[in-house]
Amino acid sequence: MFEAAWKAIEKARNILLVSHVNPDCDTLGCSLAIYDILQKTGKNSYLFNATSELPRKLRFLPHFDEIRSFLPAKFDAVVVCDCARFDRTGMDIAAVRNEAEIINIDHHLTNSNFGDINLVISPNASACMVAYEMLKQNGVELTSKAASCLYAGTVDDTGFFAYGAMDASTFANMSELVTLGADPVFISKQLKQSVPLARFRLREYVSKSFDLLRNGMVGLVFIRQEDLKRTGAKREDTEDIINLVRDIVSVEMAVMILEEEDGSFKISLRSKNSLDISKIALKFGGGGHFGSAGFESSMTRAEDIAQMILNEFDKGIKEYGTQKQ
Ligand SMILES: [Mn+2]
Repeated sequence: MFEAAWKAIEKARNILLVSHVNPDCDTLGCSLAIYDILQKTGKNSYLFNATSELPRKLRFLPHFDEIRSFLPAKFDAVVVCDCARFDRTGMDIAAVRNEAEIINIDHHLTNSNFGDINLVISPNASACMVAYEMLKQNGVELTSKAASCLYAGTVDDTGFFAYGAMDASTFANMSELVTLGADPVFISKQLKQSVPLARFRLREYVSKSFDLLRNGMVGLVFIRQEDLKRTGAKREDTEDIINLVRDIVSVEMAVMILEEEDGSFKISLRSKNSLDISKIALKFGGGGHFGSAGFESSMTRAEDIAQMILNEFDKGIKEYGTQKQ
């Protein structure tokens, strides 16, 4: 698969590199690293993300300013990074399929294998690690810019090696990326010591307003549009809010219900030990990883969504527990 994926990229002339909507560091790191490498090959490559406002925090990533929110006239290969389902790209799969070969590079447990070529390695620390393995196994030379992208995506997706599917090979790969020029201190500063005041205010609000249910095992956070307005926070500032609640010692499952501008909801789930949260997300049309997953809902009341999730939690380990990998 590593070879097939790279061959498909190599044989294309116009390559579209796609990251998921409301991008994180893993999806951008993966697409930007491959973009950087393709720059040297003389091929036409193009970075696309359907989100109009990209997270400011990730501006430090090389080629960030080259990401566009509109599609080029033609492309014959689409590389989709870190997307469990194709609709995460914000593109229409039927339209794309006629035009181009789809190469799916991902690490989500719930990936639907939507690609013509599916390089889906799960469990795995990050999509960036999957991309790195692909490049390495095909003997591709990495620049320090590409190494920085892959390093950043991996530290971010693993919470700086605190969770996710890591093994010794992850650390060996990270060591190689540092040798190639990734700067761990610089990247840490960009990702961690860069909290806008509004995000800090939002954290303050959440730490006062969250609920603890089920003997402290469930932590629940509601964020409404008015909470964002009041604190001045943007949608991207909600990204790591759920971790505040997950980190409470008694909490086994953390839930964040975020009201979107259009009145629909985005639900984020985290678990700590033996609950496979990706199965709950999948049940409601979403997806993710063992300890980190999410879905979207057009229900009208956030409280009803919370109740629906609590019902699943109550089915508990019997239905959703598996041996953690
Ligand atoms: Mn990821």
